[in-house]
Amino acid sequence: MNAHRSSVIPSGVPGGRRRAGTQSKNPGGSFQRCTFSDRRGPSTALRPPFRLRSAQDDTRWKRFLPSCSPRPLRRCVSAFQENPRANRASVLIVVLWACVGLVSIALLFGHSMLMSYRGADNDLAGRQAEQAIEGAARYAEMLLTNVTMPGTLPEPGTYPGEAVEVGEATFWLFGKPEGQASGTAGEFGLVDEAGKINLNTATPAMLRALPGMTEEFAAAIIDWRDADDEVTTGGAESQVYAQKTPAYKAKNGPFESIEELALVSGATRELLYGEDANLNGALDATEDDGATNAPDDNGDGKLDAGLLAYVTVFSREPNKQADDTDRININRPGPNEPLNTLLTTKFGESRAGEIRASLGPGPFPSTLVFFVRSAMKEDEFAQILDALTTATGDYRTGLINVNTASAAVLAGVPGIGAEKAAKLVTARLSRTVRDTNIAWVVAALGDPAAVAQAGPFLTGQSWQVMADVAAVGRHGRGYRRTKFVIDHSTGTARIIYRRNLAPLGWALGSEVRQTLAERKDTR
Ligand SMILES: [Ca+2]
Ligand SMILES: [Ca+2]
Ligand SMILES: [Ca+2]
Ligand SMILES: [Ca+2]
Repeated sequence: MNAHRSSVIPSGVPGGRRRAGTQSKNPGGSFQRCTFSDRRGPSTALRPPFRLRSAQDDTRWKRFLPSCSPRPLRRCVSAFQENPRANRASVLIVVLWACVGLVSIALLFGHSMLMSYRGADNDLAGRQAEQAIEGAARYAEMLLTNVTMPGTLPEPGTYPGEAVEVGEATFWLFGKPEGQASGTAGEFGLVDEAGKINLNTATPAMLRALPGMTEEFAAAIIDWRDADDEVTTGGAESQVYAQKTPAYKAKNGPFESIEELALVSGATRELLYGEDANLNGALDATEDDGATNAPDDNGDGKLDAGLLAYVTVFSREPNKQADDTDRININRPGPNEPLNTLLTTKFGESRAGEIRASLGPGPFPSTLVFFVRSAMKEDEFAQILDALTTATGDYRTGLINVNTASAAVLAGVPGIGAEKAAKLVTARLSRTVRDTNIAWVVAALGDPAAVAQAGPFLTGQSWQVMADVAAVGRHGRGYRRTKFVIDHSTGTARIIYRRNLAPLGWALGSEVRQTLAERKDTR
């Protein structure tokens, strides 16, 4: 025991037994003097039975190594003395805890990596969806550029618009091509802007006839776009907007987008969106459950769309013929030599003379009235319609394409109304050709007075389409949606308006969501 005891006492500690030749002449000096007699190493020096001999030794320790406390050392030594196996168990526990710590760090790191991977994957999917949307817009431009007859739209069904796969992405074109703004099922395709009411040219009566419209809001729309500050009955000019927070003024200028309607006094979400909260033209579950979930709806199993589905600011057609030559103004004062030449060229001298005799003197409020008075056959009129106009200027703004407009839009056209609008849609569906001819309207209306009233507002041409594109990337992730308006009235199809509609939320319906989820599960 004494041998052990003396072996662990530092040779430089006063009072300790020193090995011969190692006695310090400088007790309390440097650590270099603190050597143990057992030279197998510091750990072996701590083997039991190691014991500090007395409190006096503690004091000496402190003098010798002032930064060291002998108490932990004393406890450690006691543990060694009492149960040497406990030491090995403690080491095992420490090792186990270290392992647990390392595993935890590994798991944390792995989770962090997984989250990063998913984030990157979602980002990639979103970028794929964005590129698919850009591709869809170019695709729509190409479709417009390649129509067989200028002024017509690509025929629905001749191009894909639903779940079109582009690489790992998929896109959809929301919209009812024939302008039917209400219904239940979603339809897919390009939407004709000429099938809608133009906010900048519509008469007050046309605005009032729109589904869901109120007298006050129609009046406020008129006040918003007219240049003066005189309040229309029920309307609103700058003094009304001055009381809003923040205050602003009536625009007193033309609308630049349909979303601008939200600024007009009296605008409400119900008025603008109706039941179609996500503007996808389809009746989603929450849009047919009454007040259970937003939006509030009447639960009648039918989509009652808001004003945004029926209006546009983009419709205009070039006041030129398809070959870019000037049209002939049928109200040209004096002898209309260009018209006479056209009739003779198309139908011969004899038939041209008959037509001129039937026409009688002008003016003609519209080409439809010209057609009625000329007593031409429909196919004859179709040959010269594109060459005729009643207007000056390069473009005619806001005409409604009777070949594509919905019954709700046509009902608002002067002289038509709901009943005749239904007749027009029925007659249109029975036509087998898609062209720009509108001569069939005369027979469908069956009323010369109605033709005279409606004629100035109607056309058979369309030059702008809306492409409302939604897309997802790989694994059905990264949902994006952008609305484009593409115009080719200048001869080149180009995007003139775009708006991010992703904030309206998921608009592809529960079935598509389910399909995408299943595809993801089986990947
Ligand atoms: Ca005004
Ligand atoms: Ca909807
Ligand atoms: Ca609802
Ligand atoms: Ca409804």
